[in-house]
Amino acid sequence: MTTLFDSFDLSGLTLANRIVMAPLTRNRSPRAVPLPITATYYAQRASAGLLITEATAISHQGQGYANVPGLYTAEAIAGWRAVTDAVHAQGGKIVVQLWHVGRVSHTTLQPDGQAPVAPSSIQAKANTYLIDADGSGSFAATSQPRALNAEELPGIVEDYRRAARAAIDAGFDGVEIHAANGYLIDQFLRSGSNQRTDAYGGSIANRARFLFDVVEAVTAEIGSARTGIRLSPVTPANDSFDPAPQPLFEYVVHKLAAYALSYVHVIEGATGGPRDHQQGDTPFDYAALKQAYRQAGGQGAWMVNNGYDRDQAEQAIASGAADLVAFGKPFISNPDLVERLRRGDALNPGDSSTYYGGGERGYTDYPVLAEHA
Ligand code: 8OZ
Repeated sequence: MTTLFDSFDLSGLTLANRIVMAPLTRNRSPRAVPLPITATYYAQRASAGLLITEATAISHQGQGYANVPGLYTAEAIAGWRAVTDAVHAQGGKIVVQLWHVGRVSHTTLQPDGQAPVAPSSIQAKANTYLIDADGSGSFAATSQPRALNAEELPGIVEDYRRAARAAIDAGFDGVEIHAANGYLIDQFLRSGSNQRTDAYGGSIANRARFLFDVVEAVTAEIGSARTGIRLSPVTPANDSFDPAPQPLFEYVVHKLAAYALSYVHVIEGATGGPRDHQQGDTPFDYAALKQAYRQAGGQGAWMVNNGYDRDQAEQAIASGAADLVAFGKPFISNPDLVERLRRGDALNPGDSSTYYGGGERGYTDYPVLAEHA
């Protein structure tokens, strides 16, 4: 029987186990540059089969929160190089999550204080996170966005392509395209945030067009074996809404099957919240989503996420429902989560007051089990 602790061949990359560290925003990269403590943080967690970095902006315009990292300056690439070197020195594997927030931003975070960009000029009922001049963090409503002209879209796709190249230059084992949680790609997908009347709005195929422009550019640049994608079919995060997610996301995975991606990463339910959250009239059928991908010939790993405990994760792997299971918050407070799960040991509780922003406290100072400290 296959277990969480068996190795996995991820399109030629050998993962030591099937436990993945999910992307976790930590807001500790001033000027979008990862610091040396970030290398320590990820290296401490390198026993995960795969680390997915926190969401990382592909451009200044793609940034929506204070002190999140980017991948669009030489300093940021150098900062990430120290991270990938530290992880590889521990025998770990790491991919970077490529992010454009779209409307989930604030004018103070945008180039020249401009409005954030979006498929349509519909403000998200959502908060972003700012850091004030005195260093204290605060939440603020996202700004009114402006709708992108179709002529601007190739430039954003080019930013994704450039960031994918930068990821390889920084030593990453691949990238994850962030198409989840109500950010730019997801804003195009869902009718609640996309009311365009051009080729990028209206039908499912039109709303998915931007996602496939990005997938096409990234896979052409670095290869599909180094490219994964994250989806969140029903999450309400960042005011995302679509009344009919099942046909929308089945269309997406059906078409993704042709790209031979390394993995498809699916957040089940509300991100960081109830797994049974639904949008529209019927519960989302995740097994049908996976089946749609496989029936279309999709061979990428199927990665699941959201509130899995050890038993649920073991069950998902043993039954074949998933190839990989991503854990989020438990990895913040348990650098040795893999070993703790293996032993069935208790987990350290996390301190949510240090999740976003700050320094080493609540970041690199969580204890590991004594026997392998
Ligand atoms: C929490 C806080 C800020 C950003 C996501 C990138 O939900 C995020 C995020 C999460 O995907």
